[in-house]
Amino acid sequence: MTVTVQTLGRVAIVTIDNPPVNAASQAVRAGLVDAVAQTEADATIDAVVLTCAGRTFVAGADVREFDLPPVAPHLPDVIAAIEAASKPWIAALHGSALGGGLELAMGCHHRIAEASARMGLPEVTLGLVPGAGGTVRLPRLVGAELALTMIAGGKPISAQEALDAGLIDAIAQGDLVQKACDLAAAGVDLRPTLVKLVIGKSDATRFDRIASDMRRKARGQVSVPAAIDALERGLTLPATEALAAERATFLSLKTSEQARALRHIFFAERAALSDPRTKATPRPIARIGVIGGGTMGAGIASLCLMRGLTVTLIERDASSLDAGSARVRSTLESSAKRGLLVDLDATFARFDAATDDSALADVDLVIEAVFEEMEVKKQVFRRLDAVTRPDAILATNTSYLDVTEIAAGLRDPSRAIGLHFFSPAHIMKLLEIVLPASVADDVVATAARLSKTLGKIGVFSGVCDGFIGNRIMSAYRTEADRLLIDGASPEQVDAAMRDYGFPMGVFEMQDLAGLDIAWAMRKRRLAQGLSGEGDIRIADRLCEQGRFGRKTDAGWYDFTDGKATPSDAVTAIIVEERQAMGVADAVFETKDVMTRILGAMVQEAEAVLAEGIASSAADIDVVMVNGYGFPRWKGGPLFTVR
Ligand code: 3H9
Repeated sequence: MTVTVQTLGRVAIVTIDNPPVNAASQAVRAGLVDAVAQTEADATIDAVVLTCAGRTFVAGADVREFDLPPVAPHLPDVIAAIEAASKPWIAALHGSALGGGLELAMGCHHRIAEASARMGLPEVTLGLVPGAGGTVRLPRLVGAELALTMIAGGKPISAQEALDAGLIDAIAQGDLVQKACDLAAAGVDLRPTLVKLVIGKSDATRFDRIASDMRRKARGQVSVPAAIDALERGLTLPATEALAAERATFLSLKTSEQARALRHIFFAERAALSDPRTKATPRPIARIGVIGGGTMGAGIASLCLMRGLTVTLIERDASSLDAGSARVRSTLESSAKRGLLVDLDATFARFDAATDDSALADVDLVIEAVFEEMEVKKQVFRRLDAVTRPDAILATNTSYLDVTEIAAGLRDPSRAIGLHFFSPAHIMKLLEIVLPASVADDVVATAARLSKTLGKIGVFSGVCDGFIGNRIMSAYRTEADRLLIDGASPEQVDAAMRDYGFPMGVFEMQDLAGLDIAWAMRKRRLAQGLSGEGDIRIADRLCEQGRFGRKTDAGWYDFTDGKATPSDAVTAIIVEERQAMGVADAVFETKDVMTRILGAMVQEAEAVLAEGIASSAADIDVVMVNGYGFPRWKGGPLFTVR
């Protein structure tokens, strides 16, 4: 039974049990309708407590049903029946009350939650608007402005924030269901039905400013403006009209291309680490060693600390060590300021720094983040082989190099793996877990679990130059250079990419990251006789003139006070290179930019898949969405062509 009714004195306890997240499936909805009828008909019942078994309250509608025709009873009707009940319903919330789950709770007359519970309306992240009264009931509880940020932003809030805002009535100390039953037995009043209340914007100017900012930042994702419009109706129209309009928008968005794309990514992210090797028993990981305290190493160290691990940072000398430790401290401080870290001092107390490798004698895993050069990495691994426990896992954060070759120098190569973090490591969601042929199954399982511990979206990659993401990026960056030769300008390419939904174009991105790193890599590869990134020399010439991007106030663009403007010097270089390659000046059609960029991306992605570097097309989409700014609501490059 997915929904059961038990009685405790004169209180009925209605329990939803639909693992893993108690999604409001058809069986749950039907069970709730029966529970309303049963408790209404039973004269021995005075009040009802609605709770869930397992790890969470209802985490939303059952997203797997969204590709099927809707089957009654529909959630808005279930909620209306609860709201209209003659006996008070008290929702007891633990885990996550999200989407349809929070809408269900808002249909109840009281809400009590565990302190660790979270509540939100994340429908926009699935390309939807709330479809069961969220845009009407939430503003009546928390006011227009918080409703706006919750509905159009999609981020959940904590139980304490919910209590402060009036979304819940109490936080339970001790046993949640018992507390809810105590409340019910003490006799709670049947509050006026929420949808009957009238509401408006308390500060219309401020509301409109936040809303227009959110519309702008949506960059083409239709669910965000649709959610704002639905909320506006919830604030201004009679509730029945607003509810009907909300439902109609929900149903039309549910079958939209963007919602399908967002569902694809939602499930792809959750399926990404399903390799059979993850069934092995993971090794315990509590103490981490990080080699290198530069931006990447310090970011990784900070992330591990923020996630409860103990970290020892190794640098080659005292001054580098001080600089690395300061970077860690400053990252932790800014994370604490942003509320991402509760106890700064306790977190920093788990941090240790040394110049001597012997400090790593007892760590469970080491991540090296030293200079991106094969010989340097091999040397670090040889050092680690000598000082670490034989069961410690040795990981390289290389973004291009052959992990099999780095591992080969170890006495036991099965303990080596690639963990490719993206910068800033404590913020970027993606982690490419690179698997050399030699890697042991339990090392794979440990890396998968570590990815979860660190809050990352992990994807397995085989070994090749650049793995999944950088290999594909290298292909479309080369294509972007070809576009310049064929007559496009950097600003034309960047604008087309932004229009498509990327947060920035490929040239703006290089200016931000710095052109010098890729230049140094190209020179190294050339010296080693490895293939470059095509024969177009524009980027090299920019670097030869010291145009390294924002940090030198000149790159693909000129910068004045941080503001980018098209550069005549760059145009001149492009024209010279174009002529040198014998290409006649051409007027370039902006509409061709994305066709060619996407074409290059897809072609390389298909090759990555065919070679078995990625184990599924969905994995590639997850990488490009979470590491390279591919618009999430387009589902990833391979989703667009399948
Ligand atoms: C909505 O509610 C619309 C309404 O307004 C209107 C309706 C009329 N459905 O994430 P996890 C599965 S829209 C089906 O790894 P965690 C997930 O695929 C919905 N399945 O766990 C995975 O399956 P598997 C609004 C779902 O602990 C398993 O559960 N709600 C759903 O890291 C575990 O998931 C949301 O957008 C679902 N709704 O995080 C909330 N949710 O094991 C979406 C999860 O086979 N969910 N699954 O791979 C979440 O944000 C997280 O799952 C949650 C737990 C925070 C709940």
